[in-house]
Amino acid sequence: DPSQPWWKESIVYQIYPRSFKDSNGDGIGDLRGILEKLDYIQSLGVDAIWLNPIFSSPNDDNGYDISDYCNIMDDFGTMQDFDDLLAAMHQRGLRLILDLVANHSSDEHPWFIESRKSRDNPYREYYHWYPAENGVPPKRFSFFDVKNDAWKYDALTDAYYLRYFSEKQPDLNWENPDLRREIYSIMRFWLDKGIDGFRMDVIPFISKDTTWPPVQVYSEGPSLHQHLQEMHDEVLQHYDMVSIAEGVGVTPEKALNFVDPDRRELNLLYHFEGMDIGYIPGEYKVPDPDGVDLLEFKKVYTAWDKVFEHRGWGTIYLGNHDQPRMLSRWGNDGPAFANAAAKLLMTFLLSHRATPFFYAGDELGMTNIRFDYIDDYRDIETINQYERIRQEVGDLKAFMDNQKMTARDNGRTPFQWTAGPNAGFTTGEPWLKVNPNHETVNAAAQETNPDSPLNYFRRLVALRRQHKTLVYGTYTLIDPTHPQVYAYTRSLEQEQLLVLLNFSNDPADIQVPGKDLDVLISNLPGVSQAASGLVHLMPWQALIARIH
Ligand code: ISL
Ligand code: CA
Repeated sequence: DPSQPWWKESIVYQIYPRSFKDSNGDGIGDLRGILEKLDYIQSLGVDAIWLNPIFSSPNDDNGYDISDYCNIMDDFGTMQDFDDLLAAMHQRGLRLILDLVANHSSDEHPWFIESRKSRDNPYREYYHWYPAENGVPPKRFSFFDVKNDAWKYDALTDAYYLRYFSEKQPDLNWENPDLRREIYSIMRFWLDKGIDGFRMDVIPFISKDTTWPPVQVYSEGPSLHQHLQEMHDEVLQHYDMVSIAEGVGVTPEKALNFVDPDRRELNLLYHFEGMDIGYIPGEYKVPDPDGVDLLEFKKVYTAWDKVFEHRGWGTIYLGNHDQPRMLSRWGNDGPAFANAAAKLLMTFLLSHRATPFFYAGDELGMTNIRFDYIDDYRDIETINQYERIRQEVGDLKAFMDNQKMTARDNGRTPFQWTAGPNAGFTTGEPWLKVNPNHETVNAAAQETNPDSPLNYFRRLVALRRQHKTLVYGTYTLIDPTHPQVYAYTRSLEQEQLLVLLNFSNDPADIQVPGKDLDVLISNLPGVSQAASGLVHLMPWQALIARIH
């Protein structure tokens, strides 16, 4: 639909560059590796690629700690490699979205090196400093600190600096207009090269009340929306691009504050509510022994559809580089059901009224790796939490068990290209272990099998392209309390489509509107509908049918 912005009809393929393809045998994925695999990416039918940060970084948090925003990380290649990649992508009609990490920089960024030197350094106000003579700063929590403390004491100037993530990720001071101007010029640098958008890391955190009141929620500080409007005026409105808020902590009630077009801020918000399902409320990433509550799952995604019913536009995802693999978390990765469940989750993602963000490897049904030893982990979050629990003499065994289900490294293992050594990812030693199941789960094997998850994904992408109802159609949940099946219709003009997803290990029956289902796609052969209208589904069966 040419009257609509391109990003509403796009499918975004997320690549974690470190883990996608290593072109030079150092064990780390890189830009040349992505370039080598553009044929594969194009064959999926996706429209855009979102790359996690590719900028110069000491890699305390795998590139989310940037020391030079206008250069390429050595591990990933050179600016020439970047220019080649962007040109090759555009030649194929693929758009490129980069990650803007502007809430914090690396402590090795020249701004911070200056800032910490003296209290009257010109860069002092680029960060948040709390002079020690004022006492201990008001308590704030950090995601990655061993002590969970967001204030780090720096003896050189006898002051604390704020960092919500690791101590090598000091928070930038957005209340300082000079800092904001620097960020805008970085954004223009990449946009002028021709990139097609930014995913904005923890953007709801950028504004801070610098009187540091005791608050539970650190997001949506007092000047946040003023800053975003300024960014829109200064930068965003001048480019044909998409701007995506990583919406940590943003509730459905607040979502339109970011993406209502009248407010002239951002285009899309990537919400987090779904990511809490299946974890014990109030605890940090502790899986609920009862597993995922499907009714809750339906409620959350239905509520988020409603948010954008009249204004704005949604996004949908079930996995990314911060989450375990979607198949292990929301599906069933055991041999009996893995293929069906992987296809079911794809069907869910590509049949919503929202822009899908599809995480590389999920088209193969990659699974959690479930490390037994702390030494196998590379992620600062897991390593620092382990250290904290060790120091507190907590339950390390329980922690390690939970990590098998929750750790970010589960979603970061190298992409499984082949059944060969290191899954064809590298000729060297991979930076993070390759999942041993690559002997059966890999792109090469799936390529030649018409029934593979990979080939199902391609058919599904084509179907979404053919049926604009899957993009724009009204979403209506059916049978909200059915304990096994997530069912909904999508309707647009004359067309009505029915989506049935059996999220369970058992067969299920469901009453649906309409007779004579005209099945457009299904992950399992055979769909039977009784004269009564009742449809019988196999375990993990998914289908999209036209109804009359
Ligand atoms: O992944 C999380 C915890 O495991 C989230 O709470 C995460 O910290 C939050 O979503 C912000 O994530 C983003 O910023 C982080 C970075 O580590 C993540 O990879 C990134 O997606 C700090 O830059
Ligand atoms: Ca490499």
